[in-house]
Amino acid sequence: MTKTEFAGFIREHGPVILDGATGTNLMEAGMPIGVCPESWVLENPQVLLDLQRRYVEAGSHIVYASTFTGNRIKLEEYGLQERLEEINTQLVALSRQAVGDQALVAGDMTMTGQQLFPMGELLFEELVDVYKEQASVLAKAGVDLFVVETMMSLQECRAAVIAIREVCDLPIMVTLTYNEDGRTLFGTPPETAVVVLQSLGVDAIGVNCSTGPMEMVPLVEKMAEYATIPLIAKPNAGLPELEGKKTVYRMTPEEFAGAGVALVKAGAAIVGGCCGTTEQYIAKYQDLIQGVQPRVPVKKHAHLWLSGLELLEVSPEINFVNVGERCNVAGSRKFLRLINEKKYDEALSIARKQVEDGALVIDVNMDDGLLDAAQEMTTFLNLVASEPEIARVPIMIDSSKWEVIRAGLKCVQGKCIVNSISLKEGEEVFIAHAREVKQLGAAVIVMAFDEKGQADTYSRKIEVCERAYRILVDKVGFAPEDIIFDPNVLAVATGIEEHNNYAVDFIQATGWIRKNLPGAHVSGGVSNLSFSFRGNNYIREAMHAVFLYHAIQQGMDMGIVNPATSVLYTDIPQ
Ligand code: THG
Repeated sequence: MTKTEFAGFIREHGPVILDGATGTNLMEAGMPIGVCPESWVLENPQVLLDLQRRYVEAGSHIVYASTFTGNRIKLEEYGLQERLEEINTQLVALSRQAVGDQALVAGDMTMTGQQLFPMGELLFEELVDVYKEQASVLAKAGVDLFVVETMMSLQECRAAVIAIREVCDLPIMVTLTYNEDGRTLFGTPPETAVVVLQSLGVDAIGVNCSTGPMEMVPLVEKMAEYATIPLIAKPNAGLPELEGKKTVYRMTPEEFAGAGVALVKAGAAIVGGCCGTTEQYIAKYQDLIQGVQPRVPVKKHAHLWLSGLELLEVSPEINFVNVGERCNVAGSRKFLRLINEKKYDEALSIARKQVEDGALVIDVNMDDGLLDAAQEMTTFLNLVASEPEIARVPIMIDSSKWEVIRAGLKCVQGKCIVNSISLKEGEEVFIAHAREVKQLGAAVIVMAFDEKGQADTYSRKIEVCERAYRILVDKVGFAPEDIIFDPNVLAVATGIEEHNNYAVDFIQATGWIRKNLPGAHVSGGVSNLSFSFRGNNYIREAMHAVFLYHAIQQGMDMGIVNPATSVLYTDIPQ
């Protein structure tokens, strides 16, 4: 099934019904605790065949192949890694046998149970390889689509999605599991998950397992505010309760399906059941949710949505996003010294201070000839990730070296900004970089730079930005709202006459971009403007304040600045 066919399928059948629980039903059927479910199913195929047939009879449009923990790391726990290909292939065949052409079969994948570096030992690339191995077997075995489910870490979701896309073009659904506080175990709120995963190009996203269906309603509502793709709700049969050593789910099928109506109204276009549900629950769904209309998503237009742990929406109402400039080895002697001396705790406190001073995003740059920039980027961003007060804001990965940007993108959970790409090395490299940014689900700064060099006048700036915009939107399929132009803030009053109009050129180009390149944003490195006044901070800050006063009026909505600045435009003497 193609992604387009999947979207059509959801529209046609909406609300689409998934299957109910697998695991709790296998246990009811006698699967002992502690065995590998995949191999138990293969030894007892009739149990799964019957279960999935009952789900289809009860109205399921999609069933999940019983390949949940069929990845190498999980299978190794049972010494079954050698049988990975055979196990996954046979399980897909079994589901196909059960449902024929009456339902779609989803290749089911989940967490490996091992934590990613730096919390654990597993490297991002290794995890991508683990998922790739399972995904390629599932694709070859003929699944119609993929589901990555019961996830807690967005970074692991990212690895799975990248892996699946490297082996095929099948649709991908992703569901995360939430605690009662409305976050995943890793602290991700629902809106951040939506923003990050839809930027990665998944086809549906939602919630599974977690608590009970009513507890899921606010999560789905929150997701619906930011979703541009269908939402999924696959809850348990009520809040799990402990009865002695046994977990029980007390909701009746009627209560469950009633809650399903609320989930559909909240915005779920795809519903199913998780732990504790059976075909009776799914059958009640079919009775109750036919014809129920999902709530229309509040937002019709996508905005630039960024995230750290928390979401940052750059909507037209938001006036200006200030990006902290100080975690830059080329822009702060102190930061350079701390990184050189490996005083990471102090380096982190520079990031923390910027957030305290009001930075909404943090720029990180490790480009120094004497540093291993990719290594330093990885180290620093991993440290940032473990500091909730810093990690709540999005990261801007600043480097002129592509491998540094790539290294950075792999350690950030949220949706970041790549700083930057440009036409400097021609269209081919530009397109390749843009594709990779899109694939990794980030927004991007495009510098006004082309084969001829840096655009320094108004006409050159708009010429280069317009060309870049057309390529990104028409050829790469980049979302316009994820494009941030930087028309080059260059130093003025350097003593060279041609430099004197640079600020005005930037400001006018900003106005033109905002009028003529719909959706795109404008940013700039504001402190560049005053390089000729180094040492005189009051003059510098006054220049920045005046510059921003005019540039913001023309639509500059982001800027790399020193967030600790204290000079206000209105305080500057005439
Ligand atoms: N566009 C984009 N990215 C950028 C820039 C840009 N990244 C880097 C730079 N330009 C923006 N960042 C800074 C950071 C610091 C300074 C200027 C720009 C700065 N630092 C003091 C100085 O050099 O005098 C350092 C003082 C100190 O050592 O503490 O001015 O344009 N997309």
